[in-house]
Amino acid sequence: ASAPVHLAVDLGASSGRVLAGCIEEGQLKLSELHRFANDPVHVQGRMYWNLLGLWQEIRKGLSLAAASEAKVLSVGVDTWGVDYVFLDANGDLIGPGYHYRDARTRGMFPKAFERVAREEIFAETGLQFMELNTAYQLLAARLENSPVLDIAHQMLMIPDFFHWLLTGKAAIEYTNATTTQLYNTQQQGWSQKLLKAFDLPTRVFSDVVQPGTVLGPILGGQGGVPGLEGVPVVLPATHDTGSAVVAVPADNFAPAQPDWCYISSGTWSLMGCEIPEPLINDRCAELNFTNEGGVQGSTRLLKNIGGLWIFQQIKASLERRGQTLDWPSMVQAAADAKPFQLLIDPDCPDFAAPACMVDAIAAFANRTGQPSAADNGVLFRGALEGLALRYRTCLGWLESLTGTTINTIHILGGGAQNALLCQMTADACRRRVLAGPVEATAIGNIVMQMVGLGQIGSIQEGRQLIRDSFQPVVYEPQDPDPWDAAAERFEKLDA
Ligand code: LFR
Repeated sequence: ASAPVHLAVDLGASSGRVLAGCIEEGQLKLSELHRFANDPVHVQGRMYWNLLGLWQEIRKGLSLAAASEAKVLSVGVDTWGVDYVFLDANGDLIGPGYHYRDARTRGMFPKAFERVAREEIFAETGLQFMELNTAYQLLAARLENSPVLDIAHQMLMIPDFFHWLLTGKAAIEYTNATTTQLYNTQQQGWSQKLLKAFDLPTRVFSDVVQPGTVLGPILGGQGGVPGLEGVPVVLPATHDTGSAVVAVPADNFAPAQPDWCYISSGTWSLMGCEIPEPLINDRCAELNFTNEGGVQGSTRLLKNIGGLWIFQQIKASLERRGQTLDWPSMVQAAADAKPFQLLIDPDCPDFAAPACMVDAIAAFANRTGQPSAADNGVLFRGALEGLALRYRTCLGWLESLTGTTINTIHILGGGAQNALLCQMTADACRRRVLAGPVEATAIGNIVMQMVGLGQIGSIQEGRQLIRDSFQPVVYEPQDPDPWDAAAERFEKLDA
């Protein structure tokens, strides 16, 4: 018979998967059971997730596992952070669930800072300021007098919502709670100060539960997952970035003197260090780094970088113009293009949710005094070089914040497959890059389930298992010099 499996449901901003993981001959083996698209839904100027459609797909994937021979030991869900739904007092779902790129949060910072000073919000939460944070989504709801806040009884983050569907148990998991910018990790509780200042109903913010907790058994019947009834849901780090960082193949955990950093590379690039305590000081606030809660009390000191979003959206824009493209040929065209023709800052706010990414880049080029892209290759290369240049800046900031020298950059997730971007990163940063695992998020999810069930003793043991199972690809700096001048130009772009 095949080895017993743990199932990871891993939802990203553009697709979702159900994967099975098991230990065979001392190695972690993964297999993908089901993959599906995650397309946002636009309704009268609002942007939502199709949460019920995703639930159908999740059930489909889980049913495939139920139908297979392998015994299922546990299930856990991770997704992107910051988004939420509400249940009413009867336990009914209110509304379809907003997408974090929905426009209602634009301009919320000054309104928030009228109520609580920016410095105070940072001191309270340690979080970076992004308009998409739950705090500003909820403030927007309050400021538009949304009646939803009056009838909401329980808030659930997106993974919590799926865990609730699976088990009937409503609980907010810790790592994702910290992405709201309403949680105080030092006092280990919701920030009553911020809830009050934003006039949010405190009843909806229930106590948080830690990764590794056995939430409860999966329901059977029509709403449940026939064939998996009774199987425990074990909470992973439900924030996908939290799960990805669990899967860093390092030989230590949350070191006080980090000599490695990670880039969790997908739609976003999350670049940072895993440290033992939040780092909450003026310099951190000034550089707008975040302190997200990790597993077993660790902290992810990191920065959100625009990521492969721009690359994905260039593809979407060109396809709307009738071109047919695929990733490998786009990367090839980028590799063939002359370096540094068009520098693109991945964190320019104009790229957050433009109607057309190609137009947005042309406007950016114009505004920053650069010639617009002569052909697609220039665009593609610019999107990748912009990331590598941003990583270089971010690396310097990380070293200054932690007071250490970082020798190794671990690139995790789908972006680890992009050899061109990995090499650019090694060159731009003048550091060794270890790329992989590609499936970091699902692996981290499964490892945490194993720790929760006591099958693995610790995260460090889990990392040993990961090192034994997945061989990273090594990129050494090869041609770093040209990046110095490019970095100088890049730093001045916004001036
Ligand atoms: C990555 C991620 C980031 C978070 C962003 C929005 O998938 O979870 O960590 O800042 O999505 O939720």
